[in-house]
This record gives sequence, C-alpha cells and structure tokens, in this order.
Amino acid sequence: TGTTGTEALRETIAAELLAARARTAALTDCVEDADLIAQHSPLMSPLVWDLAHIGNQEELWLLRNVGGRDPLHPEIDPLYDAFQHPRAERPSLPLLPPAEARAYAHEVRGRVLDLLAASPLEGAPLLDAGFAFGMIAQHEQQHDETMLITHQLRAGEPALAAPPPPPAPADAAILPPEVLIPAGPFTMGTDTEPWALDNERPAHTVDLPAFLLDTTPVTNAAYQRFIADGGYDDPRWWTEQGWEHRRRADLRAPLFWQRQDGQWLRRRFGTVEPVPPNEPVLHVSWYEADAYARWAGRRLPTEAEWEKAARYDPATGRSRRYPWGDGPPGPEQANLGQRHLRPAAAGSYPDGQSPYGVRQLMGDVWEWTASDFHPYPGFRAWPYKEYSEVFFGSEYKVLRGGCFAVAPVACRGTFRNWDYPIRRQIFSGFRTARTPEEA
Ligand code: AVJ
Ligand code: FE
Repeated sequence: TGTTGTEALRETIAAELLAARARTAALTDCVEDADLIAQHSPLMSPLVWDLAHIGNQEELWLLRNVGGRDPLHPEIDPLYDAFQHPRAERPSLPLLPPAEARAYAHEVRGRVLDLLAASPLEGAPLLDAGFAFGMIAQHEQQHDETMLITHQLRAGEPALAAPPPPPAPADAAILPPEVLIPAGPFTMGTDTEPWALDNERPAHTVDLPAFLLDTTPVTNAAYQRFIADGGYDDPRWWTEQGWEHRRRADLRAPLFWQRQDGQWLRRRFGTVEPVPPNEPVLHVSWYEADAYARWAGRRLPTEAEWEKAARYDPATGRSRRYPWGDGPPGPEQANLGQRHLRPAAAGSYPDGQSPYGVRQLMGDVWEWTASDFHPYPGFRAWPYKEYSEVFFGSEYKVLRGGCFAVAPVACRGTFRNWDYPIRRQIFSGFRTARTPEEA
C-alpha cells in the first residue's frame, strides 16, 4: 500500500464511521429520553444501552487494542458487555443516561479519528486493510439494525420516516417463478474480502447438485394462501419442534399482522396498513418459513445453495462479491441501508440480479436458509471468540443476504447472520428451493 492508497483507505474508513454515526444519531435523536431508557420488548435492549455499547466496543477495539490507550471509564465496561447481562436484564443496570451515553460515544469517536490519522493500515493483523476500523463500522451498523428492530417493536406514534421503495419494474409480473442453478463446484466463503468477519472465512470449494431456486423472495400474497389453506393448523408441514412452538406461541400469521374485517393489516414503525400483496413476507420465524416451504412442496435452500446463487459467475467460474458483480451496492442494485423502511416489491432491482436471473438476493429481507450455523472447514476465531465461535451449533439457523435495514458496509455475498428458529422480530423472510426430479 503506497501513501496515496493509505490516504484513500483512511478516507473510506472515516466516511464509513461517519455514516454509521449519522444513522445512530437519527435512530436515537428522534425519540424522547424516556423512550431511550425504556425497554420496548424483553427481546431488546433499551436504545440507550446500544448507544453506549457502540462507544464501548469502539473504545475497546480501536483505542485500547489498536491504539494501546488506557481505558477511559473502566468501571462501565461490565455494563456494556453483552455476555455479562442478557438483554432482559439491561434496563435494571445503572446505565449511562442518554446525554452521558452520547457524550461517551462522541469522546471515543474524536480520539478514534486522531488515531486513524496516525495509524499505519498494515503491519499487524488488526491493522491490515484497516480491518479493526472496518469491523467497528460494521458493528455500529449492526446495532443500528438492532435499534431499528426496537423501533418496530415500540408502541406509540411513528418516530421514523422514509420514502417508499421504487415500484416494481414491468417485467416483475412475467418473471419465471424459479431458475435452475446447474450442478458443479463453486468457491464459498472468502480469503480476500478485507473486512469479512471470521465466520465468512476461509474460502473453500463446495460441489453442489443442480437445484431450482425461487426468482424472488416469497410474497405476502403467496404466504396468505398458506394461511388461508390452513397451513398454521396442519402439523404435516411443521417439524416436531416447529409444531410445538406454533402451538405454545399460538402463531397464526407473521408477527405484526392482524385480521380486521376479512383483511390482513400490519403494523409497521407505528402505522397500521393493509398488507401489500407483492412485497416479500417479513417477520416470519424459521419454523414458519420451513412450514410454508413444505406446504408448497418445496424446501428452504441450504446456505451453500444461497451463496452459489448469489456469487457464482458461470461465465468465469469465479465467485464474486455480489450477485451483480464486484462493484459496491448502489440504489439501483439493492434495497439496503435503511433508505426505505420496508422491502421493495418482489421482482424489483433487475440491475441487481445474479447471472442466473435471481433477484433481490441482497437487501429487502433477510432470507432464512435450511442450514445450522457451523464453522467452515479451517475456521479460526478472530479477533474474538464471542463474535461467532460461541454461537456455532444446531441452536441457530443461518440467514443470508441482508435486508432494507442493513448497511452496505455490513453486507456482501459471503456475509452470514444467524438467529434462533423462533425469532421473528428480525427483518426475516425467505425464498424456497427444490431439487429437480432428474437429479
Ligand atoms: C451477527 C447480528 C447475530 O447482533 O447479535 C453485534 C452482531 N455481534 N455485536 C448480533 C453483533 C456483536 C450479531 N449478529
Ligand atoms: Fe455488539
């Protein structure tokens, strides 16, 4: 890396840190202090916890680990350690009040920008390609998504606004429902993506049989047919654990849906509106996605199938960063970055489709896959075990592709998210797959 390269990288990092902070501010300045301190759901932290946790992680990784500085306020560290206190417990902790949490995050950021200006961006694993800075920009954006989930769970008047996504293109209505991905090997995961997190590494070859994948995520209209056909009342479509959960939690429709005068309505960031038929279904658990797929005579794609559909370029045999190639996601390619507060209609973003013609793999809704969250062969926990390693196992299902609430910096074709199969306050949807009969 020459001097110009390092300067350009410093500017990229500063811009990503600034973008993340602008979003954090927008998500926390739009409500009263009482709403920042309150717990809007036992599933979530108070917003003011996320705010100071963002600053605390930034201090830990950048000022202390990279910069070798002494802790600013060591006594607050345990409060913001996600592993010491489960979310439900966080409102009863002596958290920094909103003004102090903001001031702390601001103080850390000022020192981080000074550190960035003076840091070489090579010569140590945490520094190479600005990794630790990139990790922290992603971390803040991940918590911004978490805070957006809290906003969705919050009762009361709307606090957020955004324009609707562009309408679906004319060809959305005539797309083939599924596309064939021919059999063959592809490269899954990465060794070269500079800010990829540990669970995305290393690159390895996976040989897959042919499969058929939905061209778009499953829509609300299709999901309503599953409901109307008694899908929630028929144990045939559910796994044993899924059926048990469906009964215990009395699931009847996606989270935030309600039935009124024979019509499905949904609550979205404080407003109630008719469920839009052409939009990808949102706020379903893995159990519901899996039951829908079985009802439709199909299945969820595996994580490897999803990644091959999203990254493999049959013209070159190479796996790329995104479905459309290696260039960064722009507003023409994907509904990312909270530009909108909802998914775009199924069939949107033709410029973001994969070589095989699969649409909306990136953005719109997180897509549940059939796969449990396991390490890739050769996985090495880095830089900390608590990012991924402690979550590996069959308790968690993998989600892929990001959603409208995910920032471009925190998403790519290799990015892996995970959650419990019962979770549905997250911005989760899915698409289905099947194995061709002749295979
Ligand atoms: C990757 C989204 C599952 O929010 O629990 C944030 C990201 N890790 N702080 C989460 C994360 C540490 C993580 N997910
Ligand atoms: Fe965190």
